[in-house]
Amino acid sequence: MSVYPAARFLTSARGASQFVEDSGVEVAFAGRSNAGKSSAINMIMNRRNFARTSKSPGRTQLINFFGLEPGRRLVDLPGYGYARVSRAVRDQWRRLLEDYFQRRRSLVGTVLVVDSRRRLGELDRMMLGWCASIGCPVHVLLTKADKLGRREAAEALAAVQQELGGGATVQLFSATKGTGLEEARRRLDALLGGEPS
Ligand SMILES: Nc1nc2c(ncn2[C@@H]2O[C@H](COP(=O)(O)OP(=O)(O)O)[C@@H](O)[C@H]2O)c(=O)[nH]1
Ligand SMILES: [Mg+2]
Repeated sequence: MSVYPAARFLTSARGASQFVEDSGVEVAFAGRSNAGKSSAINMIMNRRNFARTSKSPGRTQLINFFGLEPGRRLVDLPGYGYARVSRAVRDQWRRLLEDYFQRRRSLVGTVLVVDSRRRLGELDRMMLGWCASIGCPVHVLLTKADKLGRREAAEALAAVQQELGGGATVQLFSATKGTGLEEARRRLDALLGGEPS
């Protein structure tokens, strides 16, 4: 199990011209604002503040690139679905994400972070659609599982599993309790071991 001790921030991109060189492999983390994406990244990377955890969701409209080791990257995509952003910001978000998914040859997998209490939403489904259209494997982290009882958590997992069919893998996760941490690290490593398209 690797926690990438040499991991470091590379750059923030507002548009495709600012993306880091498209070589090697990278795994993108996507999800609704406030789903727990930054907390999950920090936990998986074993860093307290690798990806910034924010109490004001929707502020970051940038793609953040992190180097894990030579030729391997983690990409923190801007969160979506924050109600109080303007139409213009949403359109900008969509263009940035479409640009990323359409042109990124080094993208070998996506980790979709979903609040286990909310399950999949419309924009999660759009994200799954983009990934499917380019043949990019997806692993779904159902976060904040600590906020559900054991039975509710099992129900959420079964429901999302059923909706995804064989199209993606899915697991329960909690950044506060550490639930599912080993499995999440294994999945990330497995995705990063994949071949670039
Ligand atoms: N109870 C609980 N709270 C969490 C968990 N993950 C994140 N949070 C909280 O949810 C809020 C949003 O988390 P953050 O990681 O910033 O979400 P992001 O917007 O998706 O990056 C913060 O207040 C976190 O402390 C979790 O697994 N369990
Ligand atoms: Mg965040």
